[in-house]
Amino acid sequence: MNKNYITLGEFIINNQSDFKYSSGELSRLINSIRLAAKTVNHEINKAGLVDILGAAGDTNVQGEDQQKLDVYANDVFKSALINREIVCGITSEEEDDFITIEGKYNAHDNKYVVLIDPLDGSSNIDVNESVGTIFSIYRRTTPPGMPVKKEDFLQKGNEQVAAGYIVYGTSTMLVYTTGNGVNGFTLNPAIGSFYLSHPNMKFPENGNIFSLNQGNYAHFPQGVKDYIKYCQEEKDDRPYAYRYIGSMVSDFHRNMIKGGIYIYPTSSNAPNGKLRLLYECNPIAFLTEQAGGKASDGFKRIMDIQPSELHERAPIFCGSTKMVEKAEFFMQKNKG
Ligand code: AHM
Ligand code: MG
Repeated sequence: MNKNYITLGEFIINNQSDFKYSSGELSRLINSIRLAAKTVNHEINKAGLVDILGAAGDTNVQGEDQQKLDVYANDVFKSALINREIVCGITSEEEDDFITIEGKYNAHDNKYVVLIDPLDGSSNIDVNESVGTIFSIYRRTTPPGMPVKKEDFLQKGNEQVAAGYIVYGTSTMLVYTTGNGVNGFTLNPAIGSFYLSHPNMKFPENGNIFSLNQGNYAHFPQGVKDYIKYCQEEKDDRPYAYRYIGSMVSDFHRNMIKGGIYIYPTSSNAPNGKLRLLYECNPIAFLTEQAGGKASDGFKRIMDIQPSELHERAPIFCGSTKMVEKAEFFMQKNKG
């Protein structure tokens, strides 16, 4: 390995001062996510050996219970954050309610809360498709020194101080932003270090990939149907390529690199869409904007939505700015 390559650990230290509230706490927090990501990656890589090592619910040769990978990932990320006592609270797509961190190091004094989807797209694991972890970090709004409250988690996306994802794909990558652009790091599994491989990631302003579950076509609003027709038309640079893995992080990651739009709209059988505002839409929206793209619910900016519930859902249209604007045009045209 060329010694000029920058590791994630070095990058975090070098860029700590870019962060306006810098106190080292956020750096330690991202470091703990880095550690948990490596542990989860290791376990996911063994998923194909399930017949040999044992499936969820079984007991392995060491006498340990095998867990479902999404439950396992939730435990790993939670433990990494709880054991180091670097946050005051966590909420997760896998938990019914938020978690208050108690401990011997005055965890109530900590400034940050973490919102996490520990293993998104986990139904893809059985078929060896890539999956992801999505995280989002906010400063608490209630005074430190007291247990966190629900309102510390119910903040608008535009209050995020950091967000990112890990994509467990052909390579494992950790991609994140602290509000100064988006940087991507690839895991070298032989050494166990993430290296800066994709500095300053940017969405192309326009793209030619559209990604949404067209199986739900009959249930889509007319604006989405019209946009799909537009993407399929033979005119100018169209038809666009259609790509949908069904694993948001992977679909988003590809579109950010190549230029495209990812949509999970409302539908007649899911009136608020499927994806969770706090664990999926907001962090992806923050990354989108930091990479020069646009993230909308079809009509307005995702990050301006005031959440009222931890697990609330929202529709999302995110990606290359011109493509999102065109989709919004069709949504607006069919409004009413
Ligand atoms: P999950 O949080 O239950 O894993 O669901 C989220 C996933 C996204 O990663 C993906 O884009 C979407 O659900 C796929 O849903 P669908 O099968 O309805 O297309
Ligand atoms: Mg999810």
